[in-house]
Amino acid sequence: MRTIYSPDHARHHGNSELIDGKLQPCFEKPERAHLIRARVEAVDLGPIEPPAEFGLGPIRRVHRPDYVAFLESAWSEWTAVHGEYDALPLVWPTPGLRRVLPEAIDGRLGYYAIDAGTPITAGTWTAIRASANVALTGAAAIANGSEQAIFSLCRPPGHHAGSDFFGGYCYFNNAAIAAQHLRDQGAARVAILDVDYHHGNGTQEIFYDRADMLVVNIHADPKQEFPYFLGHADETGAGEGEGFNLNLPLRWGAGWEPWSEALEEGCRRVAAFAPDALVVSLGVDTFKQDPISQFRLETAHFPLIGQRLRQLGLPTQFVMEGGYAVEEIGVNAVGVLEGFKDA
Ligand code: OKP
Ligand code: ZN
Repeated sequence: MRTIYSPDHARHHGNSELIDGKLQPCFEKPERAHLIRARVEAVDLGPIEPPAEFGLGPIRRVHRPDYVAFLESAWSEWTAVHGEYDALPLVWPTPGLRRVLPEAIDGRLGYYAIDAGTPITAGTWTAIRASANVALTGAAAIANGSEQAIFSLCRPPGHHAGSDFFGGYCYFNNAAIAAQHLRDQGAARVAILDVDYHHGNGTQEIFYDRADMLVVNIHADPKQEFPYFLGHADETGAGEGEGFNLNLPLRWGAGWEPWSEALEEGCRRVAAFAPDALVVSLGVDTFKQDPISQFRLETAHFPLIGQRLRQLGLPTQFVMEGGYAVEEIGVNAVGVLEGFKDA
C-alpha cells in the first residue's frame, strides 16, 4: 500500500492547548506523523510519496471562502497585534450574542473556532495546505484507479473542522476534501467511516444534508466526551440527507467487544449504501493507553479493524486523524493498514 506524506506537517507545532483548566503542551505534535512514517518504513508497507499541489479549489468545495481566507491571514493578523506566540481564541458567539464577523483578530478567532485547544502558529497555513494535498493526492489515485487502497498520512488531522470552523486540532477537513474530490472525479456515492475515538463533527456537518455521502461515526458518547455538542445517535441526516448519517456512540471504557459490534453495524450500513469508494477517518486514540481518551482497544485489535474493512471490497482511502499515545501510534495506525493488506 502506497503512503502519501509531506514533511511540511512539521511546520505546525503549537506551544500549548487549553485542557483540564491548564495551558499544557499540545498533544497533537509533529512526532506523531514522524513515528507513523517510521513504522510504515519499518514494516515495508509500501512506497512513501510526496503529495501533488492541488491549489485551493478542491478545499473550497467543502470550506467557505471567507473561512479559507481567514486561515490564510490569521497568523499575520495575530502577530501584528500580539507578536510571535500561538494564536488562540477566548470568546465565542454563543447564544445570546450575535454572529457578526468582528474586525479584530481576537474576535475573528472566536467567530471561526469551536475550542481553545487548536492554536494557529507561524507554519499552520503551510502545514494544513500540505495535509489537504496529502488527502487529495490519495483521493486522486483512488479516483483514477491506479490504487485500490492508499494511506494519506495527514497531519494536522481534519474531522472536527467544518465548512467554516476549526477546532479539536483540525483546520481543513482532509477526509471531507478527499471524499468531495472522489465525487468530483466521477464517484456517484462515497462513504466515510470515522473510527477515531472522537466524533467527527466537522465531517457530519459538511455532508449532513447530502444523500451522495454516507457518514458513519464510531466514537465516545458526546454526553461524556469532546466535542460534546454533536454526535448523538438521533442525528440521522437532514432533508435529502435523511438516513445518510449514522452515529454509533459508545460509553467511556468501551473495549473491543462493543467497539467491534459497532464496527460491524457501520460496515453493514456502508455495504448497503454500495458506494464507489470508502474514505476511512483513521484515528487510533481508541487505544487503551491514549492519554486523552477512554476506550480500551489493544494493539492486537487494530489489524482486526483493517481485516473487517477489507471485506467490504471497496477502493479505500485511509486518512490519518487522531492518536496521542505516541510511543504506540505507529504500530497501531500501521497495524490497521497491515490488517487490511494481509486480509
Ligand atoms: C482530535 B482528534 C479532552 C479535551 C479534548 C480536544 C481533543 C481533540 C481530538 N479533555 N480536546 O479527534 O483526535
Ligand atoms: Zn480523536
